[in-house]
Amino acid sequence: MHDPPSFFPPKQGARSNEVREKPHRASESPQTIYRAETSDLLNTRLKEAQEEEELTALILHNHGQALRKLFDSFFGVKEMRVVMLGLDAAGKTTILYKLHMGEVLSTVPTIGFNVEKVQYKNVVFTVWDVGGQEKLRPLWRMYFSNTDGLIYVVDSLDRERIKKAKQEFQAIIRDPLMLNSVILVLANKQDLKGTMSPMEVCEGLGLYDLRNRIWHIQGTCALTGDGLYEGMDWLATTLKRLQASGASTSVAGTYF
Ligand SMILES: Nc1nc2c(ncn2[C@@H]2O[C@H](COP(=O)(O)OP(=O)(O)O)[C@@H](O)[C@H]2O)c(=O)[nH]1
Ligand SMILES: [Mg+2]
Repeated sequence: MHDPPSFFPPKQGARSNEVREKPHRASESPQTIYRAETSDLLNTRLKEAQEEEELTALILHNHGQALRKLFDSFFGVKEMRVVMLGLDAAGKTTILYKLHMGEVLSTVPTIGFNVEKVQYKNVVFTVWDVGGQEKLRPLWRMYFSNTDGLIYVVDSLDRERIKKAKQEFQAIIRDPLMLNSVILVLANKQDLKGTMSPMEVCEGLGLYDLRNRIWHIQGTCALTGDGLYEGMDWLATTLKRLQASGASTSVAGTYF
């Protein structure tokens, strides 16, 4: 008895000592051949898709591991405070989770704005949306005190609100409690078509006009984590270098 003609590779372990004859395609009807070739193609595509998915999972895993290593090795032992700010929908929460620092605690204090906080060893990240009610602004200062680094996230697709993003950004960096903090700007959503380039975001925020400030801009895609490692690497290295040189990166202050 011969097996029915099959276009699929034999299952592993099945009759491995048996030499399978190639099906005689010439004797098959054109429909059968077409169906079989379609199956071949489908199998190949499925395999490719699976490999791609596995690769993506591996990359994301490595991103997480790499970031963790970075936090371990760069930030040292002194407590570091980083605030991550930006207009709503810029991608801050997505980034916070992508950093794989641990459990994100979200609180809506009675003062009225939502604050997300995550701590990994000696590094504390505090995150909230800016651009809301004006009267909340003085309350932010509670979190500005002792801040070493500011990460300002911009939705690079949102050309309409770049002026608003600039206005908020300028107000934050001019706050007396933020005068010494280093500034990392993330031009996020670079994966989308029609986004502003990091350079355009730079112009939009007025970064070129800053004097006596240490800043860096990085294009990112928070969904995949692209650019996050590079941005955090810059922040960690810069803070470490400044602290080694004895420069102060934060200003302690009263809250109100
Ligand atoms: N395409 C794209 N979407 C993003 C990116 N980052 C965030 N988003 C999406 O933008 C929306 C707002 O993100 P979220 O993290 O909640 O913004 P937040 O308000 O700043 O915390 C969500 O739907 C995210 O999935 C990105 O880099 N690319
Ligand atoms: Mg958010």
